[in-house]
Amino acid sequence: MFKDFIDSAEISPPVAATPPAGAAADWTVPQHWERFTAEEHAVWDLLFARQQEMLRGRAVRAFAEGLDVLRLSRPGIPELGELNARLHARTGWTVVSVPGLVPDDVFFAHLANRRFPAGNFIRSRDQLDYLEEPDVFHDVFGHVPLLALPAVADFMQALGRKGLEALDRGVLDRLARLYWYTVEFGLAREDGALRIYGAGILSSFGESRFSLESAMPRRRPFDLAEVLRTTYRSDAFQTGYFVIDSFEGLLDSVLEADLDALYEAVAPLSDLDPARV
Ligand code: HBI
Ligand code: FE
Repeated sequence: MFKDFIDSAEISPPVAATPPAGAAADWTVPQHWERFTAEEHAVWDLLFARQQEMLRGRAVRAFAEGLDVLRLSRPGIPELGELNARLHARTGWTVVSVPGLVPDDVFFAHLANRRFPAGNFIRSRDQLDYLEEPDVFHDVFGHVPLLALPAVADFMQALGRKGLEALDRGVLDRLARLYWYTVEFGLAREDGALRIYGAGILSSFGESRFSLESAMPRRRPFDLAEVLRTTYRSDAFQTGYFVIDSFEGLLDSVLEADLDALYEAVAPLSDLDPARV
């Protein structure tokens, strides 16, 4: 569900119910920044430089501003102590390290508490465009800059709460679609131009261009009920995207919605194909 790129086979890593050895009950682990190798830091720097260039004029304006929270005193993979001091001062969010994918309830509980779980590993140089699981580049470069924006910070926390509620009600697949088509693969209209805000695109060299410039994918105005009905695939570029007008509007639409009523209303309706014409 987290591959940034096309032509990689779908792999769903089994998720253990109990945290692995060395992890806390909430699945967090110490970052141990000093244990990353020079090569791992170099991969971060390479990805950062390449993606920063690619996103100029493609990402929403707030992304470039938020990237400042990642400009730390040392190059390489961000040291979370220093990063968190900056991020927390902006919006009260922190980033915590986790070994990899964590169970849904653990993931949403972190979001509900304004903590973003980041994989404590980085892809290798010969797999720059291939991810099986979200690594520190996807999680920190893709997600963290916009968490410095109050409306996105609040939206992510709201998704954490709604995620826990959806789990209780057995409708996580619906909430996951909302997460997917906003936080991961969302587009926004800014001053009439299409821009990227979804972390899955922001951290993907190929999809950055594809999502905006390809004639292939369908781009629809964001509509909550429609999103809840729309399937997605995680092993290729998206065939459809949803476009928001503003983060405040997105936040309000989710805060003001009666999600339980919406889940019921869409339950009998067919799923929608994101590429439908
Ligand atoms: N774990 N580390 C990590 N990162 C995620 O993005 C994540 C997860 N566990 C569950 C999960 N996402 C999904 O269920 C949501 O994206 C819907
Ligand atoms: Fe992500």
